Amino acid sequence: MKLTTSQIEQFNKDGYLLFPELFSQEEINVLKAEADRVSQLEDQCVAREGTTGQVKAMFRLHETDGPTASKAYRAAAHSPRVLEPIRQLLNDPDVYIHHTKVNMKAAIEGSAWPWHQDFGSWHLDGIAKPEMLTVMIALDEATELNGCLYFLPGTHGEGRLNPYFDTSTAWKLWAVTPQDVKAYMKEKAQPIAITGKPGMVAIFHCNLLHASGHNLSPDDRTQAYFCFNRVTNRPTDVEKPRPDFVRSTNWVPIELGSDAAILESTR
Ligand SMILES: O=C(O)CCC(=O)C(=O)O
Repeated sequence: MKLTTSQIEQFNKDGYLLFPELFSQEEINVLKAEADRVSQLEDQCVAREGTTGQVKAMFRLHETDGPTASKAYRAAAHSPRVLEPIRQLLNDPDVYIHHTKVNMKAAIEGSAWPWHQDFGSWHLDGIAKPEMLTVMIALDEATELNGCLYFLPGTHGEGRLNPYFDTSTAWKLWAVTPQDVKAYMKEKAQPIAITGKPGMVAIFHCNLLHASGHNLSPDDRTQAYFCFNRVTNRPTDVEKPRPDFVRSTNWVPIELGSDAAILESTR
């Protein structure tokens, strides 16, 4: 799937692009079934929260080895609908995956994600340039009630804002200070709710400010994330690197797969 010049201009302006129902319901059913399978595992790649230990995030689904490996997620990561736009926007045919994850926000109990830039953490992983992108695939309908993502358009152009380490949820991360977020919202732009049907895709820049609230609905909300980097921008050594499932050291360029591969993964 090739992006048009106006889509690329839109991305450069806003820091994200949306594609309603880019994946079919049949493909989403396969990805959801795989997420359900992986969510049963007791493994370091499956992060849980709350008194009932519901899943917050599951990692490393795109590789061929390890307990969370999934042919369907690998197929999605290599799909032309994902990989071609990424190569275009990064202006590089040689890209690899920094990590993949499926975030499950459990009904009522699932926790929020504070405002942050992904590059807040990824720079500390040893990555020099903010030339990284994430592809989000909605596996359930994303609504304001169930804790959809919010983007602050244009914030990718602000550079990396000095982050603080947020420990308010089970998944601790480098977040942007309330002062910076409030200033941006008051002076420049309002948040956009990223709502849509299962199969919707958002591609967003690693410095785009984003967040999501609680899931106040009676149903769980599941979204998959594939985070890409240019091979030449791979991390340099850092003291105490994060584990491979969040900071991949598999820097082999990803090859283009087939659009039929998600459905074929079940056969
Ligand atoms: O899944 C969500 O609601 C937000 C996830 C997020 O912002 C992240 O993983 O960086």
